[in-house]
Amino acid sequence: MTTPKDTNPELAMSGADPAAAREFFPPTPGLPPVAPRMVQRHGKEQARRERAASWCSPASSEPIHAGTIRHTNPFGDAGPNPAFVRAPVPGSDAGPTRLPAPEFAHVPAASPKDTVGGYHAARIPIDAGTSLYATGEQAGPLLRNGRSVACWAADVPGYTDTNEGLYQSHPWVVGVRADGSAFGILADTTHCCEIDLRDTIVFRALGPAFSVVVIERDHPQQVVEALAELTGTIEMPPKWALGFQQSRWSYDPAARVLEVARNFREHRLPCDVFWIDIDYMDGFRVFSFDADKFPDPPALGAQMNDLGFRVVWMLDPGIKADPEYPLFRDCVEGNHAIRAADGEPFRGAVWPGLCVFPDFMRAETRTWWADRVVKFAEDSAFDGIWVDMNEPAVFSPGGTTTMRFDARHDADEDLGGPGSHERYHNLYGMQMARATQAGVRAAHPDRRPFVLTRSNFLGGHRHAATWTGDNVSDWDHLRWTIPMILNLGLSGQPFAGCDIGGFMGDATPELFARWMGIGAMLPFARAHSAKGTKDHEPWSFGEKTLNTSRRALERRMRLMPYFYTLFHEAATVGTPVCRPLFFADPANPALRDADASFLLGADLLVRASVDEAGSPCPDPMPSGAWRPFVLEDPDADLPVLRARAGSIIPMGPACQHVADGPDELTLLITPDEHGNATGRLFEDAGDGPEWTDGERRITEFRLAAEGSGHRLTLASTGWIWPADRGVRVLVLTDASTTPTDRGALRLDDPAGAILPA
Ligand code: NBV
Repeated sequence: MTTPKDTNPELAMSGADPAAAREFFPPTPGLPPVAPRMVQRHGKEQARRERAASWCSPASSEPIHAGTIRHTNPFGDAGPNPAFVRAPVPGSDAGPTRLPAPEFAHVPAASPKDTVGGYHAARIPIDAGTSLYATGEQAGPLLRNGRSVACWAADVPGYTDTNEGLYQSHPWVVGVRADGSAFGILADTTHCCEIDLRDTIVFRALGPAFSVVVIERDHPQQVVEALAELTGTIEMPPKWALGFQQSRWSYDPAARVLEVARNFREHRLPCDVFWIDIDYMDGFRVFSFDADKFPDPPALGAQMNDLGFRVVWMLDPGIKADPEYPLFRDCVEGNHAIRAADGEPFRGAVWPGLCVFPDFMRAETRTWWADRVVKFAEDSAFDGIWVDMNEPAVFSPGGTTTMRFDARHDADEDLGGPGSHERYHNLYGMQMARATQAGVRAAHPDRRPFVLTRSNFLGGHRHAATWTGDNVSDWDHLRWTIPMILNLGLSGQPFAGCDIGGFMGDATPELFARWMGIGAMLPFARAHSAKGTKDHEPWSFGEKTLNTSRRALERRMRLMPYFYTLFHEAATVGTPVCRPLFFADPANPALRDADASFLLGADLLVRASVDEAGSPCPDPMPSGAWRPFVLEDPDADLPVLRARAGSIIPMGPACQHVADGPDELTLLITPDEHGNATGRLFEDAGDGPEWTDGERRITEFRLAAEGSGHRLTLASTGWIWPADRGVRVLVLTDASTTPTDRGALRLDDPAGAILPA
């Protein structure tokens, strides 16, 4: 299936007639625009206006922490910003900053006919040789120098690297200087904002003046961790959410869900989660069920749970404007709906036809929604929730768009008080995720909430994981996958993945196999495909792709203890799970644009082949010894894995789902040139809120050369290390890519154990 160029692909795929949608959208002369054309305004007129504006330095620069500084805009302040987990409170120690203070300007509207109006800008000069990253979610290469991004959440099915912005908004840039030192710059605004990296760094944002927060550190990893001090970390996810996940728009009816799930088990394809897309609903009415297709959702949930699967159900924000639909009446009568400029509830078309949209900027509305989610937990027996279309997407004849700037949110004071959609648009997905997370938590207080959101804002990682939306089953989108996940991680969102195999269009067996290999190494690993495409389950592509898929998924399961430990690091310190290669050596310019490889944590390097020809990964290697290894039958469609010399990577058995199989621990030890290695393992119950307060174990392993042999010791905190726990040891050296099995050891003796020869 190809993306129609001049019609709305969503309407095309749903079988709806774009012309029919026109009745919802009579042209309204004189109304403010529904979407900015920030990037189009790069012309001479903008440059002239910026030259004419008087630029000035900040009113004050206040340290937040050592090396984290808030530069206050002399023209004013944009007000509260929920990106911050707490308001950045000025501290006392300015710390070093090599970046000059930003310059600010107000650029007034060129004429009264200029419907977008004036804007504010902040300009930060950078040194030659500085590489720029982050800026949230966009397709294309990792390195963002020379590009421009619009922070304006948009539904862009089949996007490419030329779209000005995608589903999420992160007004945040990471810079890495020639010497490897790094900085981060955050524009403190929720408004429609452009990040222009074509020359230096310029933020241009509609709405009031905005301040700028600058983080200065020695290493880019520290910059991302310092961002987490301001915007918080993810919550530790339930372990099952790190397993592989299978989705399709849509598996329906319920019997089809079970059939595909059983096939996964029959084919011995490890999988933890199944996803139920919108077709379970009755006429796309959110929180309802099509009684013919899904007559007994809790029974489906119980059968799936018995097979070892969790089930995640979709919710959309649009509530069908149907007087017979209690949720619609409730939403309108309870004053929960966003209003149009005339004060009436805003109506826009989405899947169910004309809809109203909850105003998630209100705590009362979030509670109202969360209560519906609690009720939905009884009705569906969900394990997690997926929130889609929450840019919010609104259909229009020319393509999917959103609400008009002048729709009204009755936002609470802590978010900034009542204001326009232009002000709150970028927060819509985040606040919907927040409300949904609250509902999921209330429904299952003894479990960790799992929510996936398509739209989000800087800081929204606190509420939900994310995926990169409607990609396409082609080699370009496979190639963009790794840089997209890396830049999301650098933007503070470590829990991210893509639609493995590609959403729109039909994958070929080669593309699918390669995508499974890469996708299985990403933090969030879910295969998903669109309505109207051919079957995209691993066995649909023939024996070879099935075998590659199984190996890819078994790899993930074997590495699960390592993944889980990395998630603990992300949840406590804010370190990305997938890290760009330059984290291993930030001063090496050759690593700055590595698009086909990445680090999983500090110890594992993943090198992928992302072109149709199957060419080897073109990226250079960081310095030091990184030893390639194979855990399974060699397979050219899988990325090459390399372990850092000096590391100990904890691994487990290749079970069918995370709660399956024995609790066997294997250590993949790659000694450095002195024969030493260290590694870490985080363990807890895998679910439940106790992971923060002692119901867990953190174990540090250490291998040290001793005489002609090696001694392995451990030190653990939290749960006592079980005396009878055997640990299998695999040792990886230069001699072979197959680690040697050095047998099982008991490590309960504080003196550790000598590795058998
Ligand atoms: O709910 C249907 C799809 C969903 O499968 C996809 O993952 C979302 O990104 N949804 C978008 C709505 C329509 C897509 C064209």
